[in-house]
Amino acid sequence: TTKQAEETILRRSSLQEPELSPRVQQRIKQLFGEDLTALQVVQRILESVRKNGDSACQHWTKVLDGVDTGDSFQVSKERILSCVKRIDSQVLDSLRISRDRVLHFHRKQPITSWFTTELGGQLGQLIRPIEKVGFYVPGGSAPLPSSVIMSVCPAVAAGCQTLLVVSPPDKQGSIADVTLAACGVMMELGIDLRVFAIGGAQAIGALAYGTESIPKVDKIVGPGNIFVSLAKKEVFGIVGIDGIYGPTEAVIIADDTGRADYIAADLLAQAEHDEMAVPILLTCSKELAEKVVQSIMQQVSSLSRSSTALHSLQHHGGIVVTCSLEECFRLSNQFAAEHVSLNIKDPWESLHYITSGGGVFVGDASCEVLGDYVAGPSHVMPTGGSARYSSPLNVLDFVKIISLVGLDHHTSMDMAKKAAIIAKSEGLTAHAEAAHKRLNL
Ligand code: HSO
Ligand code: ZN
Repeated sequence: TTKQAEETILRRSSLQEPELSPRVQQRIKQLFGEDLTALQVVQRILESVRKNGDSACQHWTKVLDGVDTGDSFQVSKERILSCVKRIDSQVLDSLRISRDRVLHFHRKQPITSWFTTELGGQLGQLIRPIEKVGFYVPGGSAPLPSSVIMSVCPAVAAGCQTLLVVSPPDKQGSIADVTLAACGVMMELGIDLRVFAIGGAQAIGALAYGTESIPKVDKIVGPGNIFVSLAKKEVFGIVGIDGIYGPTEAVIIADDTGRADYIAADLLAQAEHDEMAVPILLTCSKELAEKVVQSIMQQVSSLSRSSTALHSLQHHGGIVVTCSLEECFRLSNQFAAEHVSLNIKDPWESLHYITSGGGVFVGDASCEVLGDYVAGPSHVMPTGGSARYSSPLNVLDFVKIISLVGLDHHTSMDMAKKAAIIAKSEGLTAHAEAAHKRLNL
């Protein structure tokens, strides 16, 4: 596994369209009567949703999810409230605590309008929330109520008005109770949050173009499978998107002070997400590496998703033993993982070595799983190397900056001359004239 993890790091190419499994390829042929790439499938679905709205959404939900949704995709308020009532009280409590902490964290993010008189008059930037936002909450093999909280809280902190959650229906045609309960917990804040049981590319199309029953939004955020991600890429420009997310990743950097049982548990937690998950340990201690392997073997058999965890550890992750801690940091920065954990002596002293990563988890007390659920930052973080240029979901994703120009007369006259000169150099005489007119204010 050592060699392979190192290769994973070095061969990293971000956000590539993966090969579809033979099963999915066969299904595509069955549905469309020809071999199509995932992108072509997505383009066809989007086009039909754009043209035919709800009826196309119903059609694709029937064909792809095997569910008859009837007239409306919207989940009623009564159903959401009944899920809040029915859910285990400890789960409900924990979801509320998670919501409060994540909201608290994002309300601390300093984002304000600003003004200066230093350039003559009033110039500055106004911050305004994005009005309507769509949140994709994946269904898949496990319901993810935490993703509702982690996506919606930053938007609430930003002051967004209309929040639409979409999530694929299960075989009964609904969203899992616990996910709806998380939506209910967010609604307790008194926000306008609506929930629609629709997933896949059709959900992205519905949010991007609007249908009879699903309003068009200004921006779509949240992770999803390859079809959802490609659909988000396709509709970018019609709406905004936060980013494109791939399989989840964790890099743990450890020295000989690292605790093997903790590290093994953290790698396994990451690995159970998905066969494609990427759990990597970078360590300068061969001894620790060996202990971690042993500990993984001891712990894995008792897990409910042990075969998924083993698959991802064996095929997409692993352990790299380096010559030094510096080399661990170099590889980690190069990989730019979604999560970077520091299980080393004096981790705070080494923080300056970190130049990329979605989130840094400092020391034994701050394992990634706490970040997944309750720490404070959103667990929606950049993957696939995109942490080199992008950030975890945060308040900035839900606001826009409006530039403000309020020049005083003196500055206006002074600058009009310069503007006219540049305008003429561009051959734009109407521009030059408009500037000139200000000379006699
Ligand atoms: N580790 C995932 C988030 C998650 N974990 C949700 C459990 N539930 C991606 O950051
Ligand atoms: Zn997780």
